[in-house]
Amino acid sequence: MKQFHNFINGEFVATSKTFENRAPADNHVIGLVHEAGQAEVDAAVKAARAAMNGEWGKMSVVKRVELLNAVADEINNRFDEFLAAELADTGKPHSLASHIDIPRGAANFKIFADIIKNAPTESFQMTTPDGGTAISYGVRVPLGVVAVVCPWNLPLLLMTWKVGPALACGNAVIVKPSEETPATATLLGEVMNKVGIPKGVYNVVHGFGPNSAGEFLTKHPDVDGITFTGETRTGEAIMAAAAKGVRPVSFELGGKNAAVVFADADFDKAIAGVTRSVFENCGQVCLGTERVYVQRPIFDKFVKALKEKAEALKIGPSDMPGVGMGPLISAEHKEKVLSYYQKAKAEGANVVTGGGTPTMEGKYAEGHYVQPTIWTGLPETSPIIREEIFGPCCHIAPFDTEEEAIALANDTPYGLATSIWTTDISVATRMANAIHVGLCWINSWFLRDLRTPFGGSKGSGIGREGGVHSLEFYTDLRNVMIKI
Ligand code: NAD
Ligand code: 6OD
Repeated sequence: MKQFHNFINGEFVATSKTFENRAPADNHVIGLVHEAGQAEVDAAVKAARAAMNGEWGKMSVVKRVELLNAVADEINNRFDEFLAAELADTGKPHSLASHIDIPRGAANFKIFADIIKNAPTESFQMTTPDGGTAISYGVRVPLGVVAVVCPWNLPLLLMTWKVGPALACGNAVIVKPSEETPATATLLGEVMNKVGIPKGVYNVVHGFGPNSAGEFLTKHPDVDGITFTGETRTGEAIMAAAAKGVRPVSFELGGKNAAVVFADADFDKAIAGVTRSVFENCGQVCLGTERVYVQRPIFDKFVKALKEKAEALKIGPSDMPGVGMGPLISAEHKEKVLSYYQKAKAEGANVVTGGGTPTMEGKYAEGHYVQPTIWTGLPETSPIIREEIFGPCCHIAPFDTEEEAIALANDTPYGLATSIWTTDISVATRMANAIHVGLCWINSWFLRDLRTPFGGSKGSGIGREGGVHSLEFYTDLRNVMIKI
């Protein structure tokens, strides 16, 4: 049976307490995960601190950059292993993980290696009261020991999106992967050893949240900062833990994102884009669309076309030829999504398509598959329209004016992302200014330039990462003033 060990101080560490890692595609047991207790978390934090006080803390930026590029190259050398691990853990289509998840796992090290090489700091010259001169300059120093708490939906991509900049800035990390997807974070430990990242710089502790590795790590007094991606409710718990010791947090949280489609949009492109933003990764993308607002003249045509796209999606495991949608991550998450499917019916939604589970053959009958689902006809107060479901589903409602579309899109406690579909650039840019989100896509969705700020407003997060913005969290900016 495959074992997923903790990775502490450059070594794989077993514990006496294990839990099963199951494949969402068919629910088979992939292996056993060794849950870290307080002792393992303490050891990981101690190792990270020792790394900061040792060779890693003294290493030149040039050498760090060289090592980070080597990490990226080694992920690419072992691409197929990372891909197989991610596919087993998530069940997502092969085409998706091979084009997005794993390449981004490598790119997240390269981009921050480039950025840290070229990041300037400010300097000022001033006249002092005695007529002399003083010069101030900024120095970026690492934040220190950073806890990285990760979700399951894009495991390697989202973990390296934090670990890449953290290491580029000279920090040491302790990663707590999701209990659902332990594999790629563990595999990355082998890569770190292979390329010569010093011991203790990259650590992995496995387990759950409350009363497990997640809580032990985020409450640990020797952790200097916490970067977290996950549910807004979990963010609240972690923020409370971080308050003790006034530790900084960087949060990428949930969303209830709106797509707004104007009547003048390129119809086929809008349909293709919204199909992706609703159903990609089985709707388990924080940036995904769960609310679609369509201008009235094209409403019926749009609903019909999206229904056809949803019904054409081939549902199945990663390696099924032509598969368009895999399973949800777990039985528990399937239960949650199906509870919303039932609630929508109970609330009187018009079920345009889906609303249940597909019939799967053989062993895949044990997988966590649900149907892509579209509703219309619910009031904006419905929980279907207000709460993040994180499944392959959306509600579509009509609107008449730009002002109405802005009000609808903004009527949510979340503020992560939106996508606007129109051929009128004036409308598009007015919408981009008016919708309260961290990320606005125009005639596109999930198009990424890693140099740009990424994050959410309102209940969707705190702070921005990406490009030089990541340096704001992963370094402390110190001012040095010299009296000449
Ligand atoms: P989650 O919040 O349930 O879990 C995320 C991580 O937090 C896991 O590793 C979990 O073990 C840990 N955790 C849970 N409770 C904890 C606690 N009390 N203390 C410390 N750690 C704790 O999220 P999830 O279900 O894994 O992921 C899905 C969620 O993530 C969705 O809400 C989605 O929108 C969000 N997400 C946001 C972004 C973004 O960029 N904004 C990206 C991906 C996912
Ligand atoms: O592309 C990224 O950097 C990123 N953080 C994506 C988040 C996707 C959420 O599910």
